[in-house]
Amino acid sequence: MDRIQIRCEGHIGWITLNHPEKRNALSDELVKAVIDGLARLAKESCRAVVIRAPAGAKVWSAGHDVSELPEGRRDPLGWDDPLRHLVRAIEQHPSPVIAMIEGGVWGGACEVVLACDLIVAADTATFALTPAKLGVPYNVSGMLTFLNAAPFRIVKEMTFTAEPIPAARAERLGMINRIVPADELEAVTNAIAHTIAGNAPLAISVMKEQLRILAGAHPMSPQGFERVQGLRRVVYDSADYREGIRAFKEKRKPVFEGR
Ligand code: YXS
Repeated sequence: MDRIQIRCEGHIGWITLNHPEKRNALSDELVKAVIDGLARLAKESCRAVVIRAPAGAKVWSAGHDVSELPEGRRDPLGWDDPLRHLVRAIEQHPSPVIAMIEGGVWGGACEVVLACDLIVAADTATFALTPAKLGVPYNVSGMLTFLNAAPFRIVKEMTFTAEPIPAARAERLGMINRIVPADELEAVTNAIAHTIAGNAPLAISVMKEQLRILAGAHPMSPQGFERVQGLRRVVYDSADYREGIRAFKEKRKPVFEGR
């Protein structure tokens, strides 16, 4: 069963996440399909790529596949985690990647969406950062994705509460580019993609890469990085982390004890 649908029409590539049984959870299998799809669309000289869920989706993506997270003693979001590969593939894709959002975007999927170049959302869409709900120590580059997408205090609110925010608020905050009625979402996204595709692809590609490099240009001392990694290890080695993952699998609310 293909975990994505993919097509290229008039220099525009379309990738549709297609694993509704698991609410498009970002499993290794689905992530690999999206990354391969991006590479194929680059070869077909697509000048813009839209990543979407099927029309009418209540969940765009439920985030990292929790069943594939380690149950402790290993960094759950290390360099080689599928989610990290997907975020980098989007950021390094040679043409703009547009997230077309309908439904809820959860956890690591929120980072994937925020790593896209533009975000067009239906007015019913919601966005939730969920590490605190599971007890996951999010990784440094992921936190930078959030900080590049939303005001500092909003990142704190979203990460500390793990509560979804509605598209209207996300747009007011500048986190997303456009909010439209669900029945206009595809047409508006398509029009934006065609406008981009009608401009100079080389210039756009270079400006995208310049912005990626500049957005990532945040000095962090080796000691600072090592301190963060040490603190993250305490979290992913904690009983709370194990409890968060176990509670999800047992479909119950976790009981965190701060140890
Ligand atoms: O019980 P079955 O086998 O039918 O499977 C259920 C769910 O277990 C499964 N599923 C997932 N499987 C793995 N990873 C997931 N993230 C995930 N989410 C869902 O899909 C089947 C249908 O789920 P169900 O019955 O809950 O669907 P629903 O329509 O009632 O509710 C949809 C959601 C999205 C509201 C609900 O599934 C949900 O709250 N999912 C978890 C959202 C979340 O907390 N995601 C964060 C994942 S961890 C992550 O992204 C990062 C590590 S972090 O947390 O650090 O950001």
